[in-house]
Amino acid sequence: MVKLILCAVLLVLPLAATAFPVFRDGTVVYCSGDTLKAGSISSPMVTDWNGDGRKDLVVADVETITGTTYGLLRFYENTGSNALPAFSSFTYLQADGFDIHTQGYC
Ligand SMILES: [Ca+2]
Repeated sequence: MVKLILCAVLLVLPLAATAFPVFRDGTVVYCSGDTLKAGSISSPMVTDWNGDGRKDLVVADVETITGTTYGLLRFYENTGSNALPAFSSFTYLQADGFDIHTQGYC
């Protein structure tokens, strides 16, 4: 499970599979050595987006560009491993050469 706290991504893994999940303490996720910060009202998802076997991070967020609020999808490629993920930057997910976006929130 990934939980977003104060615009920084916090990874929270289950400690045991029980009827009532118990979670470990969270782990801050870093990008280029700094706390990974996405836009406001972010919704992270962990998935192997590019199919290389390493779990990446896709974050839906909200950004205001020239006065208009858009929902965008950030892709953070994991260049580390699943046990020790590493992120250095992000790109916006695109379709037909254009950033996938919504007006308002994703
Ligand atoms: Ca991947």
